[in-house]
Amino acid sequence: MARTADQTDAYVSDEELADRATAVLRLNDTGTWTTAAPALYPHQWSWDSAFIAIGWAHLDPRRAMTEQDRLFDAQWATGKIPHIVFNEAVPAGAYFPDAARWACDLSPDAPAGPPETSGLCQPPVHALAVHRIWRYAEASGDADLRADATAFVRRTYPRLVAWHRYLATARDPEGSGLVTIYHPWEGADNSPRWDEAMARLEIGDLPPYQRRDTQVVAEAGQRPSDEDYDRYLWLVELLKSCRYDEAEIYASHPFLIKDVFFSGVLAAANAALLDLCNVVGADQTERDTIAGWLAATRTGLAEARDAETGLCLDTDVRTGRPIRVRTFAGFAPLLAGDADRALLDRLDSADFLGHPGLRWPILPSTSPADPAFDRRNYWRGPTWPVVNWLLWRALLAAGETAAADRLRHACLDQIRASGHYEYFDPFSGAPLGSDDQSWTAAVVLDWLAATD
Ligand code: 9WN
Repeated sequence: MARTADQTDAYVSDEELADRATAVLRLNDTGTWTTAAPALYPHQWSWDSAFIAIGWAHLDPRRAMTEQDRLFDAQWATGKIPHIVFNEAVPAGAYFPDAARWACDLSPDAPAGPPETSGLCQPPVHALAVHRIWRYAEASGDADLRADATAFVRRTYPRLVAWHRYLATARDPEGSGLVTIYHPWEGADNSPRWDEAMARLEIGDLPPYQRRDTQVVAEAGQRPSDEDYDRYLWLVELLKSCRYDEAEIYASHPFLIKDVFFSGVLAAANAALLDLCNVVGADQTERDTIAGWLAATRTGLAEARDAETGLCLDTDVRTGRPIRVRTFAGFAPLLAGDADRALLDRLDSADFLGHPGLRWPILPSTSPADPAFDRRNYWRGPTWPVVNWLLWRALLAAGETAAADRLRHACLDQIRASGHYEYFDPFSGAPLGSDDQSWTAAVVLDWLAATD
């Protein structure tokens, strides 16, 4: 939301910040679900929507429930939660690639629609959202709300199990405990983690297209390059040529990465799902299955630890090699509930939170000490509030309360000073990408509700 000149310099109180965050969610609300951002992202994005539900839980818990219902209604027969559920109310040209470019009707597993979906998926934050909605309702003392939340958990739980089963099977045929991604859009678009695998791609006959994102974000250097986009779109063509069939993709796709960040989120989500088992009275076999997924991911992440960088590293399935780049993903074991002193010290080191150039001690998407670091370019350096929310939550769970509080205050101060943007320059704190980004507002509401 555009700020007036006097707002720019004035200190924004917690109350005012909460009002502004609320206004962002209301601006982007379609009635039952929320666009990721007003101009740049006019559809429902999967992991955005989970964070957004966490934000709504503070304003209107029933509205938080409809947010996740709409997303899960678009679940594929395989259990996959699509990364985009399209907005029928906006013209196809409002975002590219649009539903027609995804052509998900090629797959017998895609929901019939409308609404139509994309063919990828994103980190599974959803069980965390469902768990928080449930907890808020429980704590509210409102019997009607508690009854609604119980009904919500009962209808959502089987969908969450199917989603996590998809990730533990189709996305991990090796049984490594780690999730394989098929495309950079499965989370951190132009992260340098993907550079080597993307550089290997040989682009074939790519149907013409026109980017829409660079018409919204004026400075090209804040977004992926045109060369990146050609590669993104080429991978989509390859997925379509497999009709989104998992086995076919696994056999032929050139971009298959064991993503430790995605896997760390899945571990956190499985821990939340185990808690939800108590709400629905799940049987022991199902509890054992979920506990098995969680244990396998923790083991897989432990095995992905690298002595040289002191971080957890992704692996390129096609080459079998670890991807040695210093990014936020290196802290995935923290998300999975496996904190150890060495990793916590690494987090505080000069490569990350202790870097002397940082405006605030907030985890950047790529370490400023890494050669790939680019302070204004998307996932190549800027700080992302939602990634820091996941880290904050993990620090709290690890009993690192002082570190968690420091991070929460730093993130709030960042947004207080610069607004509800998509990402921020870690050195200057300057706002980047989209304004009025819904998930930024959502985590602000959650941070403001927390206490030291
Ligand atoms: C592609 C919506 C999404 C986020 C992603 C972020 C960005 C899309 C884009 O925006 O990706 O899915 O067009 O760049 O990288 O994490 O979910 O906010």
